[in-house]
Amino acid sequence: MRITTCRSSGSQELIPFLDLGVTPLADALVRPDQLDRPEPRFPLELAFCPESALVQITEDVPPEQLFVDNYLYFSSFSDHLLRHAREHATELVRDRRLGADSLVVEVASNDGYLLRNFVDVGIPVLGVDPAPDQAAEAVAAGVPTLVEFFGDDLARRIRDEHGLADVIIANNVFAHIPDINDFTKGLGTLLADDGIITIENPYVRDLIDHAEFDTIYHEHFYYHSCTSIQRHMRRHGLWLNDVRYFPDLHGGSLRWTVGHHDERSETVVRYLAEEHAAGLDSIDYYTEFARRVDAIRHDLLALLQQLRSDGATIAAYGAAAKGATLLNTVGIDTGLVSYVVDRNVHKQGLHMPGTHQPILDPSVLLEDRPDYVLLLAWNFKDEIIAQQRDYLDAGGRFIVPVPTPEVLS
Ligand code: DWN
Repeated sequence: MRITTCRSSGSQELIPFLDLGVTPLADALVRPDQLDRPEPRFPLELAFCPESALVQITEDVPPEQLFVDNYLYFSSFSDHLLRHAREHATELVRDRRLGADSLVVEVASNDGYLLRNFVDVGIPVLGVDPAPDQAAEAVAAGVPTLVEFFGDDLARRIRDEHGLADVIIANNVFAHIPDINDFTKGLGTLLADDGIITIENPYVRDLIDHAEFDTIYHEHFYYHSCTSIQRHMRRHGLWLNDVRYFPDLHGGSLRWTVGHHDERSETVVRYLAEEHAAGLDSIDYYTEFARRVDAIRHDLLALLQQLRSDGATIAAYGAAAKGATLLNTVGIDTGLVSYVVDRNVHKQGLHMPGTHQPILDPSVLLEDRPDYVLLLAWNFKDEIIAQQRDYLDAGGRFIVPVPTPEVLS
């Protein structure tokens, strides 16, 4: 169903600025026995709302289809992400003086990758995640988890049963919720008066400035800035009080800290002023981006076609959601990239959505020795290059697709 009003402000003025065509769901990996069946495809288009300053997709895909039926994203397959989560938990325990009478709630807690750090030091936690397989792994790791979508109704039930939360963590979920107003209302319902909400998501400014168009997919309904977060929170009587930047997380992420009272830091004031000066609150900043995306799609396809016509063999690394967007919007079929490798054992043996490359274990790179490997999970470039030292020492080379397609020397 096509969305014509802003999901945050309700404004009718929603201005489309980037059309990536009709694509399959980026995390809907295909089983071998389904390869000949048609896959659900939806328009993938970005629009901007001047009132909320929120960038959002214009297609409404049922969240059950995105996050429940066979959702394969497990947070624990990245050492970098696990380290980042551990550092965050340690800081929160220290700064918020958490203890045995505290409550930490994480929405989209996945396989317990973050909450387990609080469990280890005896701090009561509660995870919320609708994906049954990830929730089961969390429970097995000692993280109590509700297998549900979060919203105001669930927030009231949690408050009545467990009490108010001193900390609510929402990492990589604030982009993923069709009804962002009900979700935020629930955050306010559940948060203790002196509590904090920490929200982490890729930063729309990095997406635009570094042309990270492959991070656009249907499970990412929104692409946030400090301006859009602040306007959204004020509409719910909450305050954006702090922001912290992580350049090496998912291509550039922000962690926003929100509370019931106005305790804005100088950093928030600076970010809001810089975003206004750069134009993140006006449509012109976004329309120029579309032209750069077209150039990258053309240049990457030409590079791969040239390498193949020169007789080179090409594989890819990372059966990531962003990888599905890249392969499908550039037109990279198995004639160009023959297979994808990925450490996530739940993805091995399946095929990429739309283009159908088989997903294999990374050890294949040393056995098969493709001349090039297209780095679909470029956000983990350093970790993956360090891990694939033997492949590189044997003469293999990585291709990074964004912000400009290049062969790493
Ligand atoms: O919001 C989301 C972002 C944060 O993560 C989720 N909705 C979906 C997911 O997007 P993604 O699939 O693009 O995420 P990743 O974590 O960038 O995907 C990386 C892929 O690479 C995973 O399938 C794991 C794999 N991997 C690997 O095979 N070897 C990752 C590392 C670090 C490795 O060493």
